[in-house]
Amino acid sequence: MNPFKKWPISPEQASEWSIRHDALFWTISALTVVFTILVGVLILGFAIRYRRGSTADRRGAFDHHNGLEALWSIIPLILAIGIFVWSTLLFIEARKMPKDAMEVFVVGKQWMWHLQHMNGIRENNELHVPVNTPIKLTMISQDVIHAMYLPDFRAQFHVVPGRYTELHFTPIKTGRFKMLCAMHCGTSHSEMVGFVYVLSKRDFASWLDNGGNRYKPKPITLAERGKQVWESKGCGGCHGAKDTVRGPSLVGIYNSQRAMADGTTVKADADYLRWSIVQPYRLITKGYEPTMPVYQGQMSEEDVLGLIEYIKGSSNQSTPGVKAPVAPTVRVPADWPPSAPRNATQTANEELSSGATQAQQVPTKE
Ligand code: HEC
Ligand SMILES: [Cu+2]
Repeated sequence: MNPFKKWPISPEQASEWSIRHDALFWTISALTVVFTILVGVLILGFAIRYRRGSTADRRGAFDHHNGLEALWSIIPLILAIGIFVWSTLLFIEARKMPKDAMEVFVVGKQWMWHLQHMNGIRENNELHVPVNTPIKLTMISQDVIHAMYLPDFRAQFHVVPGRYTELHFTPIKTGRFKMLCAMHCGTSHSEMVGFVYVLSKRDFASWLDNGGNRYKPKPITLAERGKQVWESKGCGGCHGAKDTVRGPSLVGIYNSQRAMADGTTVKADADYLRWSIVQPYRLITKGYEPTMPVYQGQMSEEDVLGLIEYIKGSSNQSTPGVKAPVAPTVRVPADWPPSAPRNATQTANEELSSGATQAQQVPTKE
């Protein structure tokens, strides 16, 4: 029930509650408009008709009418009581927290929102939630009074220091919705903004699986990883599309026969490529000196695997490093195999960066 759907003068209706909220809101607005027009037109009409000097018929004028008095007292009274009951019921519903809700903890601080899921995932100025699931926010402020305001869900409540407050909403559509502070809380109050991301249940499950951390790189293919290493180590400086004095071309060398400086011939399989990268002095390509840097200890085995995959894919490219190679079918996450447990500094840094600029401007006690 939003007569202005086409013209967005009111926020989206992203929760079931927002539809009922708007029904009340537009009813009150309509009544206001109707009575304003009714009274206004009557005043104007009578003022014109009975203006001084007009010839209007003034016979039978009366200065009191019980029926009329009753009418314009009782009708507005009924309307007002109706609206009172209606809004009270809605208010009770808004403040009654659902028992089966997914709980998220919120800390408001000058000037950012810090959110913590029950499973330990933390977010700053962003909240990821599944669609069609009641969400309950338990909120507290670290400094002054803030107010969590989710206009698209028609949800708002104060976030107060020293006391937990609650807010709930049930998103009914996926998408990105604003998260605002509705209490003037200081200089950068207007920057205390974030987003609620409503995901399908499946997307949310995989978001959880990925640790919910958008700072963790997305899984990339081995060859993509190889390309990154290729670029960061500057392999392309010596290995181009054609053999040069600086180094032989690696285009299409995978599984080809390579002539070595000692007169032997070697098949350029994965093992050969690996040794050529980590200990290039072991097998010197014919016509070259052992000038290639030794990469042993300079890169991980996954980096080497990636490079080999990247060089393999280069057979139908002009030069490795220029274009993305053909994507191989095997996908491995970027941090495979699982790396060492994260230390406190790493986590803190990620938190800082995720807090955007506000967190850096304002050192907090946390
Ligand atoms: C300073 C120049 C230089 C850089 C940088 C360099 N290489 Fe080399 N590379 C060479 C030279 C010269 C050879 C040939 C001599 C040899 O076999 O060691 C070579 C040989 C190779 C071979 C064997 C090629 C063949 O002819 O069979 C591979 C594979 C290789 N490099 C990969 C890499 C990768 C991957 C990197 C980046 C991590 C890299 N190189 C960086 C100079 C370089
Ligand atoms: Cu605020």
